[in-house]
Amino acid sequence: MAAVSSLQGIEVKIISTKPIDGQKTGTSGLRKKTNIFMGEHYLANWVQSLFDSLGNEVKGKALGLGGDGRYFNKEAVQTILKLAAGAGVKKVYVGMNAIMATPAMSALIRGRKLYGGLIMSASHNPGGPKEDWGIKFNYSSGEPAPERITDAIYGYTTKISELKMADIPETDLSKIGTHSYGDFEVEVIDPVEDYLALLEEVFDFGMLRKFITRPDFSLTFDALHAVTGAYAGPILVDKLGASASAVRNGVPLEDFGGGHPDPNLTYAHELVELQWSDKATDFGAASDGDGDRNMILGNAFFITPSDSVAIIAANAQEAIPYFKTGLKGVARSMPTSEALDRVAEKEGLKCFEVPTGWKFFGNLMDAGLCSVCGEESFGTGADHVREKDGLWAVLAWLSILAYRNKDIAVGEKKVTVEDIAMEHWAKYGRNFFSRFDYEGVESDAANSMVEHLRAVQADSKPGTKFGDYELKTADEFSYTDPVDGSVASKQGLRFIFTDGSRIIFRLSGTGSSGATVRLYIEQYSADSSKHSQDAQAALAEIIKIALDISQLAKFTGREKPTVIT
Ligand code: VG1
Ligand code: CO
Repeated sequence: MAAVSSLQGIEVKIISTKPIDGQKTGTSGLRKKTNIFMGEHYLANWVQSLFDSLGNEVKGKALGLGGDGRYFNKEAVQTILKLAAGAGVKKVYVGMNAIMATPAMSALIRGRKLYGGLIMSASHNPGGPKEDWGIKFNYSSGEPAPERITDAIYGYTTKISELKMADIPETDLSKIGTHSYGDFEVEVIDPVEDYLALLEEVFDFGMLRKFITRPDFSLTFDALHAVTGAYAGPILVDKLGASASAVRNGVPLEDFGGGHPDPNLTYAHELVELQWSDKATDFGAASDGDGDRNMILGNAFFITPSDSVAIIAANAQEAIPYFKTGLKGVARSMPTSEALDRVAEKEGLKCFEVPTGWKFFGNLMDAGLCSVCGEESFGTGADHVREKDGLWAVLAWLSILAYRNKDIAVGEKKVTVEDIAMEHWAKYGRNFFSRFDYEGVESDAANSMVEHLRAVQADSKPGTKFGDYELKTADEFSYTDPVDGSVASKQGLRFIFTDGSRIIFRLSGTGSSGATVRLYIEQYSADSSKHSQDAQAALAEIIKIALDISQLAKFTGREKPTVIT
């Protein structure tokens, strides 16, 4: 029988448990197969460890809770609420039907000055009983928990012995309203309201609406049956006047309709096929499971995320009211192309290079050093929140288009997504970029390849020739946070050449089993006669060199990547 204590006027059951191996968070929270999370105490152990690591600090405070709508979220909410009450949390704001996009959670925490928030999502990983589940914790300024917190949580998971579960009934999440259990409160809220209010402060909704409702402009937004389905209707259709048919796959489903909710050229193929067909719209966009990623397309034209952040940074001051006094600085993750650096250099902005994962941007933003940032992995965002923000990126692009077309009469030739990219490259040069993902590689094989690369890197002196490319430097990326001095090491192996080309290797930290090898390739060209070239063609030679240096095929047995971006 469980022992019972009392807190906030409710009974708390003390249930004994034992540590479970492998509850260490990766690039963004803890992700595992759903059936593992559904195993006895698996979720509860991690959540209890979170509360144990926060200790007295979280007592009497308020938290946010929601997720991307995937299978098991509704059950998980009830467990988390019981543990929150048992930890002495005073109040939890839960998104209706357990829905809350990641950037919306960040906005909620910041706007309502919450202590933090829990997001139930494995992001772009597929969902369902046989697929993935995940959970992440965001801290007081809305940022993903820094490593000092995730390390502390992990420490507690290795020694946990009891769960403190408040004896409260299941909360009805299908209706907005407040429920009190003793002094503990659960408020079910509209997951869109706070976020929409913030976006209305950031963007000129009047200008956007005028542009979106032009008879000679069309757009498609593909929510991939993931969380932005709950946001696209109220924001794009109701507020901004897009037609209802502009939103595709707009109903969030527990298994994302069987798809892979990852907005890239491979997994968002329905949208890609549309945009390369004779029914293409002027603008196409998609978002991922939890709404923090985005893909931007024109009519038969793809904007790489690395270019997207650079183009947004270059146009932000003119097109987006939030940035009217200019940018404080910009930042990108290490593997992201240096297109953003070119903008920063020309515009006199500071540009920071951080490890992969959004948690590294937060400190820069809190210190007022960075306004706009991005990752090559379809993540773009700004300091209005502390997460990457899919719909923000979509509205940023629509704002640029609206601004550039504001004096062009209906029926005349408009400035297109492609025009904006071509002009950008003519001004700043083009950083050709591609990422190869090798998913589901055996972990040992991937680790052996990394060991091999470390040896090659240590042996490669500046001046070494790889084909026509001359090595400038080879290293393993390590980052010292300029704000708090914390160090993140082993963040990817880099081979940087004298012409600015780069080859980067790293292993994914978001998979739920096996390993994913990521290879990032980049090459700069200032010559505008080459800018319309296909990226794969432009990069063919350096890709060969990368595969040769790493002996990837030999180690992994893979001749071809699973996904090419
Ligand atoms: C990937 C991306 C990284 C991103 C992370 C979380 O990590 O490469 O840029 O921040 O996913 O995004 P990794 O370790 O697998 O390369 V999300 O939308 O899954 O929260
Ligand atoms: Co995501």
